[in-house]
Amino acid sequence: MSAESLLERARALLARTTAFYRDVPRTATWLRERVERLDQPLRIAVSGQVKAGKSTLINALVGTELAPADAAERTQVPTLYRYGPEPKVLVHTPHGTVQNVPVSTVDAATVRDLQHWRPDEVARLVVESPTPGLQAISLIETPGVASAAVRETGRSALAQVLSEADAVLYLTRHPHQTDVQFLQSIHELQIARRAPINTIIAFSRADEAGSGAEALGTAERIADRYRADPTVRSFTQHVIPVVGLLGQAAATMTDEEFTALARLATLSEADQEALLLSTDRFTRSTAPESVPAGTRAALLGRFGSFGVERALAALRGGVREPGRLRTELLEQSGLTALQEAVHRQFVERQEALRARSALLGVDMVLRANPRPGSKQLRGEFERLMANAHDWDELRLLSALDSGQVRFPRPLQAEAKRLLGTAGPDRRSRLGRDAHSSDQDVADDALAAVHRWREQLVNPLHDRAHRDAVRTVLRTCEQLLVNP
Ligand SMILES: Nc1nc2c(ncn2[C@@H]2O[C@H](COP(=O)(O)OP(=O)(O)O)[C@@H](O)[C@H]2O)c(=O)[nH]1
Ligand SMILES: [Mg+2]
Repeated sequence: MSAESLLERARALLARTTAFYRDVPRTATWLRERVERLDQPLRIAVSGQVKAGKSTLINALVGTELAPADAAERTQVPTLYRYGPEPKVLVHTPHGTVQNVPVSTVDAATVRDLQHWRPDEVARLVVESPTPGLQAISLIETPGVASAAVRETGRSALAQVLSEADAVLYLTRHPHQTDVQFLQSIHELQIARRAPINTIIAFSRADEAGSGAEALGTAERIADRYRADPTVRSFTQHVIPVVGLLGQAAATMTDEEFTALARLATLSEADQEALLLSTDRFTRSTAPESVPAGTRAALLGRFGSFGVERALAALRGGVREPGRLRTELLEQSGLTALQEAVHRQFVERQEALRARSALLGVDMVLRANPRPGSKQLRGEFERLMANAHDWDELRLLSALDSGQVRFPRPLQAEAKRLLGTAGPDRRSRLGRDAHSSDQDVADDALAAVHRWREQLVNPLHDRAHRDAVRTVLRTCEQLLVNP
């Protein structure tokens, strides 16, 4: 019943499916890749319209500038950023061959050059970098939704990219119709309905939602409205405003940049305000000489005016050293909140997300290549999908996290623990450690069954809460019978 055992069952079915198709080279290769992927870092697709800020946010999340911002629409190809001991770039051609492009370093400029290859030469880029930011997760930048590239290759290509991801971080600048349609289309697969792909929506470039320091407040209010939208809620409980540009600058801030900002912050408040009145003034004014106009222009390009303003405010408020400023700006950019959501929603639940991906792989192959004998695999797939109480647990956890389902205090915490937030094993779920006796653990499980049975007849619960109680009760019953 733990997420782990679901993953093991999914892995076994994927392996059997791979063996079953071993005489069909393309399919077998495709499936083998999926088996290998189960032991690689989690893959998160970063998707959204052109210029939503995908590349910038990827850099902010990774903490290194790898993804070229402002790539021309025409040249967009799906690009996977993953950890590797040496810098390395692989070009996948549309014909299925892979070319290793020798590079000594990887940075945004290298990747930009490769993205200028003709679409018939490159179908997909894989960029490997030894950066620590890629050790736990890999990121896939998808071509812009509704971009020319996607219109040409069709939605199926995009669905394909998304099917290669274990979770989706979707960026939107404006809660916009196309976005909702797109999200709907990726939830159409049968497996997606039972186990929707885990999605976080980032309300990107949030500094542009309002002016000055209030921008984020405005963005937060818009995000609230978006969260309340029933269609959006059916995809995700997480809509997080972010200023990727500031996140990227903060995560990669140099000592020179810190020094320049600190110098600006020593000006009188009136002088700072005057300087910040317009970008023109900020970049062209002859004063202060301690921070030349060229340096100011570079700061503005990297941090944006919102970022410069927030940095100066923090420095005026007493921040004295670069590490502290970085933390403060990461917080203000919304990146810290986003990182936490990615961790809670994706990294901590990776076993279940991987199980889902493995099963999706099986489903796709069985649909595309039915042949004598594949019925039995299909049957096993259906049973895994239908019996997986884990899917219900996952959905309920999301609902508890987002506040869609809320129990009175002690029950709320207990429900989350029982559902596996403290760990998927029996003892963690029951709040016990390795030293507790088997008898104590069994007693706890029985007490939990009684407690949640009582909740089943609690007249104060509405239907959603009664359903939630049923899921938790089922978990308790399994904890009781599966030592
Ligand atoms: N003001 C502001 N601009 C941003 C932000 N994020 C990205 N941009 C700018 O928006 C443009 C498009 O960004 P990019 O990351 O290339 O978007 P992509 O096409 O979705 O990958 C670039 O000029 C970025 O500098 C942000 O948070 N705030
Ligand atoms: Mg981009």
